[in-house]
Amino acid sequence: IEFEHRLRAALQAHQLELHYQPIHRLSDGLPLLGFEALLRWPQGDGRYIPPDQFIPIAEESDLIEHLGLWVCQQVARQSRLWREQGLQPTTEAWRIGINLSARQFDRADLVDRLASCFAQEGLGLDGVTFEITEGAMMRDPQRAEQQLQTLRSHGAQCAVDDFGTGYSSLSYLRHFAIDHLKIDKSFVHALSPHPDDLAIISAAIGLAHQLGHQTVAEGVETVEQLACLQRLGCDAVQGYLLSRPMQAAEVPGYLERVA
Ligand code: G
Ligand code: G
Ligand code: MN
Ligand code: NA
Repeated sequence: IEFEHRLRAALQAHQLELHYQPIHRLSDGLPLLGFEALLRWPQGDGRYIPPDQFIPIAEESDLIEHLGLWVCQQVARQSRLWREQGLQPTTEAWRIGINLSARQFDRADLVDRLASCFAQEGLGLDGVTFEITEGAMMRDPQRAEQQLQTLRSHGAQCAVDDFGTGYSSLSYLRHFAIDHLKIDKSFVHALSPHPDDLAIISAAIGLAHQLGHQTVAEGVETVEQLACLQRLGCDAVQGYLLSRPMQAAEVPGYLERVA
């Protein structure tokens, strides 16, 4: 409760930050596909409380909805600024990924809220990729199917986040209108020494492709992992090897370097 109170106060005092981590296509020249927006709670001493320590707390109350709305407003505003500065010339140039929590995803008015958030900045949802964990989708698969379809009808893309860590029921993937499968970093980290893990990733990539989805590997830290993912036909990568999550102010310089 104490912690939740502090988090609520931090949100109201505009002390939370969004950092942006690049995602690159795994082909020649590693072209930029976009950035994932990641919440950070700075502590004043230069350190951050990581989101996996405070998102679950926020999820226990309506705080997560305020937090989610703030993230959405922040991304919409930032997106408008980058467009005005000519840094994101078209929606096709690159997209921004927003994580949706299970509780946000469950709400019937989710898409209206997201859309009106972006509409306030004169934007649609067409430059956004929403990331939803397997677990959040499986809470109510029928509702999920509908939410995903509505999001996509607004031009948004959708990704299954942390793929492989949750419900391993694969049959639902067939029914869901998703664009990307994000392979959890635990599989990527286990890649090098263990041939078994290679089999798991390889199967995940094959399955995703057969169902018409793109694959994004998270947590890529070494050139060996990158090479291995490339051999396995993975479509895109994200991780410290390419770049750590950065502050919004660092994004223009990054775009210049990778252009
Ligand atoms: O950035 P980091 O790897 O520490 O993030 C840890 C977890 O927190 C990730 O699973 C990520 O999806 C989640 N997370 C980060 N930012 C957000 C956010 O804005 N909303 C939600 N719901 N989850 C987030
Ligand atoms: O949405 P998700 O929970 O998957 O968020 C990805 C998390 O992984 C973020 O918290 C991000 O900071 C973290 N991350 C990104 N790249 C790397 C990496 O190369 N290694 C590790 N260990 N974590 C990473
Ligand atoms: Mn994510
Ligand atoms: Na993930």
